[in-house]
Amino acid sequence: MEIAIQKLKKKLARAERVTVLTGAGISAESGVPTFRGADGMWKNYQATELATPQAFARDPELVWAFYNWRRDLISKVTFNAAHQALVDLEDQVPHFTLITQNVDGLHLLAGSRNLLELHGDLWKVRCTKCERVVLDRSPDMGTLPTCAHCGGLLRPHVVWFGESLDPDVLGSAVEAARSSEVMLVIGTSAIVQPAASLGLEAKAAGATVAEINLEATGQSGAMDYAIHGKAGDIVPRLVGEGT
Ligand code: BV8
Ligand code: ZN
Repeated sequence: MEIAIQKLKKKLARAERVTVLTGAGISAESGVPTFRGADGMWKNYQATELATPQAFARDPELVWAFYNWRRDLISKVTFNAAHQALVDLEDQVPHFTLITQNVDGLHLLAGSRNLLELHGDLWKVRCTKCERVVLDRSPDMGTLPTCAHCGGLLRPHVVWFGESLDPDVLGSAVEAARSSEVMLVIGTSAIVQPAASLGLEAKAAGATVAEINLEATGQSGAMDYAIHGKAGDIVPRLVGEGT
């Protein structure tokens, strides 16, 4: 692993265009449960069962209880060394794009600037009637929050399974992946589409692609570098911090 880190660190130091894709694993060391790990459960539900329009239509109070639980939990944590290292990398690289699957807002909190939130933002809510989107940082939005403007039922402004991503955000993410010299894929099980295709897009367009993840994934074999360990340990070392 040491040699891979040193070689990748040198490539990053010389690169003009770097793209990074992150998943729940980069926030794990901040104390945010991942989606598919053992900690990915909430009560006796899988997060993936609740993050769907069908679940919300069937039982909006249950889905809001899930999102209020996540709001409360995430309101008490902060970004970690891996988030910080990506802010430092952005300062060093002429053309840097950070694409995240996470909705926890920790990259923004750490100070990342050129950020694409593929799956939306936990701290935004959208009215199911008038479609207004509002930033609301309350740790608890109440059992069935309603729109101040029209009284319609509010929903989290996130992309649920079975819902399409914002085409502009996705288009910018594909463009950034395809035009990168180096792409880092950090803390994702590379299962959820279309996010998981971005690393392979970069590779197909000629980029050097590296996976930094606690464990191997289905894409490890396609990577130029597959570095397995904690993001909080590895990413700062790639960016010239840490020993
Ligand atoms: C769509 C927001 C068009 C909500 C989320 C093609 C093939 C197969 C399926 C599909 C396909 N196209 C579409 C689908 C269906 C679906 C899909 O991909 N399903 C999967 C389950 C197979 N995709 C969609 O529905 C997408 N929509 O494509 O629209 C369409 C429309 C209709 C019909 C078809 C197509 C929308 C997907 C967006 C879903 N919303 N989040 C919310 O968060 O509340 S996704 C959710 O999963 C989170 O955003 C999360 O980030 C994301 C991905 O999970 P990961 O980030 O990878 O997290 P995970 O827990 O899985 O892994 C964490 C990793 O970190 C692990 O590997 C672990 O080892 C590692 N780790 C842990 N600790 C550390 C660490 N690594 C480093 N350091 C550590 N300390
Ligand atoms: Zn409304």
